[in-house]
Amino acid sequence: MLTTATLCAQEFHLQPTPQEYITQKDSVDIPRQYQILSGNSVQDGPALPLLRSLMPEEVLGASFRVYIGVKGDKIIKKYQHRIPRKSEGYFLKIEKDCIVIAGADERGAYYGVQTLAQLLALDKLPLAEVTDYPDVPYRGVVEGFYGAPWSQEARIRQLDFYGRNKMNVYIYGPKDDPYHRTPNWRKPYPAREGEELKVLVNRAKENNVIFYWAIHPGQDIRWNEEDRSLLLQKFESMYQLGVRGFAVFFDDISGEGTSAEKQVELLNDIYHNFVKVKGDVAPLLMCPTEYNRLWTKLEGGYLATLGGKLHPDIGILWTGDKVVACIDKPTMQFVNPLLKRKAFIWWNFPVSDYVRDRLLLGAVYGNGTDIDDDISAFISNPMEHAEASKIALFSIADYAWNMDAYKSDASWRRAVRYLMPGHAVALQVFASHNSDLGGNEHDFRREESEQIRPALERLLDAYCREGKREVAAASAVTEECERMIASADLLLASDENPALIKEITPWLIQFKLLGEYGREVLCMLAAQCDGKKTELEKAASHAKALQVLMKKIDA
Ligand code: LOG
Repeated sequence: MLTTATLCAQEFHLQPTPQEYITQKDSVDIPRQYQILSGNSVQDGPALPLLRSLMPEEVLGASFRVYIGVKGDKIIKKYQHRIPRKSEGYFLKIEKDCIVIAGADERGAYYGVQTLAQLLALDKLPLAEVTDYPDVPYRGVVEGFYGAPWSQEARIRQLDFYGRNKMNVYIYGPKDDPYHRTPNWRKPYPAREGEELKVLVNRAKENNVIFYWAIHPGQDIRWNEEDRSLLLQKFESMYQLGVRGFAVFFDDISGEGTSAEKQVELLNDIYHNFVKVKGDVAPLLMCPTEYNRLWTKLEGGYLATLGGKLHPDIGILWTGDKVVACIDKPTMQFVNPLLKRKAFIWWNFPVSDYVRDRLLLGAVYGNGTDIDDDISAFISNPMEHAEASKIALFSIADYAWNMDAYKSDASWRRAVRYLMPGHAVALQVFASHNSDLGGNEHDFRREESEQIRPALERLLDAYCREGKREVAAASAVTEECERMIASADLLLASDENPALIKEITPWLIQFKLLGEYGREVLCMLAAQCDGKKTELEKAASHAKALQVLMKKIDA
C-alpha cells in the first residue's frame, strides 16, 4: 500500500531532472542520529560540510550509516560499479539502514548530497536509487550584461542557487564594472571591492562553483610588453584573492584590440605563463570579437585564426547565429569546425539590457536537445534583476543537465514554484504575461499571454468586424484581468521572497493597472453595446486615468 509520504516521493521532481531516479514504495523515517563514514577524496571539498549541515545530529556508533566517497575510496568500494563513468556523476542509494553517496569525482559526490538535500524535504525518505550525471560539462552563468551590476547580496544568493541547481560555473564580467573593462582593467581593485570579491570566491567554493573572473581589455589595449604585463599582474592580483578561473573578453570593441593574431598571442601567453605555471586554475576562456555568426566575416579569417592558432585547451565563447539566438545543431555545425573545438555557449537569455522595460520571466525553450555532444558549456547571460532571472536559470540548469528529459513548460512551472512556493499561482500568472521582449534590435521574441490569446482574438474580431460584444470571450478576458489584479496584490503584499518582490515591484504595479484598465475597457464595451451612455462615460474616464498612471510608471 502506498503511504502519503511515498506518494509524495514518487511525484516529487528532483531538480535538475536526474538521468535515472528509481523509488520503491517503501520509505524510511529521516534518521535522527546517524554516523558518517567518508572516503579520503571528500575530506577537503564542500560535499561533507553540506552533508553535515543537512543532518545535524551526527553520533559515533549510531546504527544508521551514511557512506560518502569518490570512485577509488575504500568506503564505497561495494558501489564502485554503480557510479556512472561520467565526470560529475554520482550514485545515490537510500536503504532502510543506510545512505550511500558515491561520486565519480568530488563534484559528483557533492551533487549526490545536493540530491539528498532535496529528498530530505519530504516527510519520509523514499527508498531510492539515483544514477546521475550532467549532459554538458560546464553549466552556469556569465554576469556579462550592461547596466547595474548585481549587488554583493544578490551574488551570494546566486552562488547558493547554482550549487543547489548543480551549476558549476559563474563568470564575473559585468560590463559596468570599471575594473573589469576600460578604463580600469589595468588597476587592481580597491581594498573594499577586493574584499567583497574574496567573499564571493569563497562562497563559490562552498557551492562547488568555479568562480571565473573575466577581463575586458580590448577597447584600449596596446599590444606591447607593458600592457601584457599589466594584464598578467591584474590576473595575479585576482589569483591572490582566490580566483582560480580566468577569461579574456573581446566582445563589443573596435580598433586595434580586434586583431585575431594579437588576441591569440596574448591568450597563448597567458596559457603558458600563467595558467600552466599556476597549475590549479580552471581552463582558460576567451570571448572573441566575432562571437556570433551574423558578425562573422569569413573572408577576414578572424575565426579561422582563432581556431588554428589558439591553444586547444582554451575555451571559446559563442552566442549562436546572432547576438541573441537559440542554439541548435546547425549553430554548432557552423561554428565548431571553424573553432576546431566545441564552442563554449554564452546564451544571451534572459538578459534584458537591450529591452530594459521588460521582464523576461517566460519559459526556456528553443534550444536543441541534441547538442550535448557539440558544446563544452551552456551558460546564460541573465537580467540585471538577479532574483527574477532565477526563473530562467532554473530551467537552464535543468536543460543543460539532462537535455533528453527537458520539458520546457513543466520546468518553468517548477521554477516558479521554487521561487515562491506559497504564491506559485500568482507568480505564474504574472510570469505568463511578462515574457516577451517586444520589438527589438535582435529580433528575438518569446511567447506571451498565450492562455488569453484565443479569447482576445475572438473579442477583437467580433468587435472590429461587427461592432459586437462576444459574451464568452468578454467574460474570459474579464476573468483574466481579475486574475492579474489579484495576483499583483497578492505578490505586492507578500513577504515570501522580498528580494524578488523588490526587483519586480514597478512591473507589479503596472500589471495591476493593466488589469484594471482591461476590466474598465470591457465595461466600456458592455456599456456601449447596451447603449448605456453614462456608464460608458464613467468607464472611459477611469480607463483614461489608468492610462495616465501607466505612462508615469513606464517613465
Ligand atoms: C554583449 C553582452 C550583452 C548582450 C546583450 C556578448 C558576448 N556581449 O551585443 O554584454 O549583455 O550582447 O545585449 C552583447 O553578448 N553585445
